[in-house]
Amino acid sequence: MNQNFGVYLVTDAGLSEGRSTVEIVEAAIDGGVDVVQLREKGASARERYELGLELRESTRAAGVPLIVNDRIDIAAAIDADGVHLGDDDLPVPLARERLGEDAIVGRSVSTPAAAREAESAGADYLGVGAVYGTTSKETTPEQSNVGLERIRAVREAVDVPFVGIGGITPDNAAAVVRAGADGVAVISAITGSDDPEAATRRIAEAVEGVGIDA
Ligand code: TZP
Ligand code: MG
Repeated sequence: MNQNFGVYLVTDAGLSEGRSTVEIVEAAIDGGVDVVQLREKGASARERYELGLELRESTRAAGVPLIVNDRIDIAAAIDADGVHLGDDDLPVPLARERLGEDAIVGRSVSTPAAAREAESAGADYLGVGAVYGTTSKETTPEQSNVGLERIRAVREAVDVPFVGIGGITPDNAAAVVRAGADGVAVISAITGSDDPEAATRRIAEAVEGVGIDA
């Protein structure tokens, strides 16, 4: 798989300060986002489906992959590019079977051992976090203190691409990539920003700058 994971936006309508998720996603696309994940934990299946269809139009027009959090059925229903699964979701091999070889199947992990397991199960990429403190998700003790050391350890453990997630901002994104992540996944620093397009661009520049410095 040749997907760039530099800046990965995870949606959360609750943090968008009254703006629509479509508006935030389109601003992020203009700012250079690489991947969009429809998350919306509080929404019903029907609401996620309907929002997914709208996001499908904007993301497809821009050539940006759309990934659905948690739900293989909704990913299939909206013809998303893939699905992102966690410990409480259906297993990675089942997603592969249902969505096909070309689907992008992601897995949340917070330890090197779990990263190895997800890679062996056939995940195309991993989300590793929470790297820094986050207020956008309730995290378990194991998930709450990942830090850059753990990012380095996951990089040592697997070859599969991964994004760091949790408390990422334009100011700390580069450090996560320097520690070995292929990119950063972000909710609030883009979704809650006064200018989501500019915030996305700043994060993209920070991530790309690491490759240039190296
Ligand atoms: N998984 C680990 S941390 C997190 C998720 C979904 C939330 C990230 O949100 P933010 O606002 O970028 O910290
Ligand atoms: Mg999940």
